[in-house]
Amino acid sequence: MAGPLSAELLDRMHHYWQAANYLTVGQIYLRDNALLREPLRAEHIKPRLLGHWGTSPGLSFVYVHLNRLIRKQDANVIFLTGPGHGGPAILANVYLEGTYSKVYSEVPQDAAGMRRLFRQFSTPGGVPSHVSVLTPGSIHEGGELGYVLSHAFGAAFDNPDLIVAAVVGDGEAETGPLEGSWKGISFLDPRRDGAVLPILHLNGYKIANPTVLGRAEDGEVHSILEGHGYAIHFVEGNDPPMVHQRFAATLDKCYTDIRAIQHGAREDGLSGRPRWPAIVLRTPKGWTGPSELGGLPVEGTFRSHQVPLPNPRSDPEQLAMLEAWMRGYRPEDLFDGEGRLVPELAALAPSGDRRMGANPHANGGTVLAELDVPDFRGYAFAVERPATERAESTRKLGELLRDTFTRNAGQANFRLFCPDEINSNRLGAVFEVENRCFVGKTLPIDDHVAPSGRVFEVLSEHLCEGWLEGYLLTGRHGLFATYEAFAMIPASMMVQHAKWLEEADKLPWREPISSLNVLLTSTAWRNDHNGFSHQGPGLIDVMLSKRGTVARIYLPPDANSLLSVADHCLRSRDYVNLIVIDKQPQLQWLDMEAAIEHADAGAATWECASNDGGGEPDVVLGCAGDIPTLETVAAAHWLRENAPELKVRVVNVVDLMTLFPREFHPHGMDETRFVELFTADKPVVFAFHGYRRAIHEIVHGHVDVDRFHVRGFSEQGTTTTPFDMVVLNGMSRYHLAAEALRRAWDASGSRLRDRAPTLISECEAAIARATAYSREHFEDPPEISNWTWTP
Ligand SMILES: Cc1ncc(C[n+]2csc(CCOP(=O)(O)OP(=O)(O)O)c2C)c(N)n1
Ligand SMILES: [Mg+2]
Repeated sequence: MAGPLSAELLDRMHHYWQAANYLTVGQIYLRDNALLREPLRAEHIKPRLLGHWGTSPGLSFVYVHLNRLIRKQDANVIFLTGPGHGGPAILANVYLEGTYSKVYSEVPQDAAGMRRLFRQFSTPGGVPSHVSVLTPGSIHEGGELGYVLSHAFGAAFDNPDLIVAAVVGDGEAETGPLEGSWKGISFLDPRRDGAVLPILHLNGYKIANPTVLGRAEDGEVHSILEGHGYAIHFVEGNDPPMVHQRFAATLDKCYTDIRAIQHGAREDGLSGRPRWPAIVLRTPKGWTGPSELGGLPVEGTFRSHQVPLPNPRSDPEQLAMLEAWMRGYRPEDLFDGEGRLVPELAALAPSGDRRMGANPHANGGTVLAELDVPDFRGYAFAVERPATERAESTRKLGELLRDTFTRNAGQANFRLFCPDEINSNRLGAVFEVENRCFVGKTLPIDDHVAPSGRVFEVLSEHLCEGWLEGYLLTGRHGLFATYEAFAMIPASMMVQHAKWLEEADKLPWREPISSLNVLLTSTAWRNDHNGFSHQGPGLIDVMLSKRGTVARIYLPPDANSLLSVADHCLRSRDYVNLIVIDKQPQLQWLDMEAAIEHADAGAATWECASNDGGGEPDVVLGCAGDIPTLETVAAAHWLRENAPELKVRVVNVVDLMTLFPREFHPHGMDETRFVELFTADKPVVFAFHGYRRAIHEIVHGHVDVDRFHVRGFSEQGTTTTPFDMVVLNGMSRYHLAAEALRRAWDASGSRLRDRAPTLISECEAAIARATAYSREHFEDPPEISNWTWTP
């Protein structure tokens, strides 16, 4: 069939594809006899067959064709594999192009190397079956399906030259995050961003079922994607020469169209959202594999998803089928006597950094330019005396972010992602210098909306997260600001990203990347007009389970500590940093110098709120989080006035991980420090921003932790006043004071012993009074809402 490929080139490309398929099958099945130099015997087969064949030939097909495009156009392309379970295909291709052996010299491009490539796959001590962090050229593991397009757009942002080819599985296309991510083109500015080329791979099946789009008529698939704004190119068939020609022609056309869109926008300006090309590739699942087994079709069906011949070790017929299948690729024509890809095929791979496995954008740390963060001290909130003035702490952060945008405008490597809550979260200062990105129709009433904006307000936490991850993995910097409760939507994505970082940490060739910074605001404690649905501090618990090499959780209590923490996070590498702070006006505790010292320490005694005179207290009031800090200090104040003989120490925690025993987290504290803060044996009443069990889990292993009595968010909420919220959750200042009295009344001499029951009753009465007041007046009593520290 006619097409852009000469017969000779088509033949070579087909053989290159065969080589990739051969290596894919070899990885899944063989422990020995890699080049089939002898007849295949049962002992050559791995005892446990783990991997996915079905998606692999399609992935390799696309890879081989992208190689041609890259060579022809000197194009700058990275490859993102949505169905990341096709790991053996990508490993095969990066091996064939030479990048694998360059990174892993123990797997050279020869017979011994091929044997090693096969033996390491999905075996103990070897490499995982997915396109994981270990795979050169990968920024997307594709283990948890659904994120390939959001990662692809994140990678393309601010990379004007880059084309991100993203294969989307038709099963993957059924996921919510993937369905939402087609919208990426409404945020992609062709003047400054690169391009994403989605390749929807309709192989018809997922694991055991047909797929929705696989069974849909072309017209319907066309309408869906066209409706999303793409120009659709179908390539379909199962006859390799024909599909080669059509796919090559289609890729050429897509490339030309991409460059025309970019050229037009860059020369003549942008007029509306361009219609970017997308490819729909309909080829059989398990293409070129065994056509049937036991009378049931395999190729082109879900039966090819994983290991199409499950028992070649025990079933001689399957062994013969496997051998025929592998020999069908004609390994003796593909690899020379040394086991090297023959030169005429090797010449089809791009060279140097143009190889998709070697593209520096896929090892983001190598192209990372430092973020120019302004001196955060310049945004300090002046605190003359602690706890006397209120301010919206996140506003200060907004100012820091504003100037971060300005300072990095030249290097275009900073972006802010948020599900349309920038103003709500008091970060609106960024709009003094930046716009919200939107590539589409804008109206005069729109507020700071422009295609060139670097603030992304898309109402999808999945997209915010995925775009930021893609942006970071390709060597840039950013922040995701979100309502705390809805951070649980992409929690699983953050877990996957954390896993990526956990593993990347072990690889010397993966350069460190900027941390994933997540600001959790509009928190559980202050959701005045939203209520229970908007209250959920669960992401803290999620991140606590991640390795200490990666997970960080900060609960700055005020503006200056927030600035100090944010500065640290923006400059850090390879972490997932959660920063938790509310946006509402809140009492300011620390001047800038004190805040820096406090944030650096992670946890410290607040002497001004304590009355133990630096000696041994009767009770420790610990706190982590802004509202818990307020209630704790107010409790200490109440006790000071009403039970002055009780010696109280207030300990505030900014860096939650400092509470861990040192062996569990690098920020953890040793016993000396722990006892310094919390004493060896005195009761600790701890007010925590999140769920109580987290504190118990963290301090476990320290001395005598049964004395920790934790109050926190106990899943009580509604639309009510701020104080009623802490009352509902048993964490009000009066609850804390009463708890302190209950735990320590016998420690401080008989006077308090006699009065404690009365004082506890007073606390209960104060709670009842405040509750009654808010029921009657719909607001908190002034002595609570206007409370400040009075010496
Ligand atoms: C979010 C998520 N849910 C479920 C799975 C389990 N799973 C692995 S592969 C697969 C089928 C994928 O089908 P498709 O995207 O069509 O890929 P392909 O056909 O190319 O193998 C499923 C359900 C997963 N990996 N991720
Ligand atoms: Mg499929």
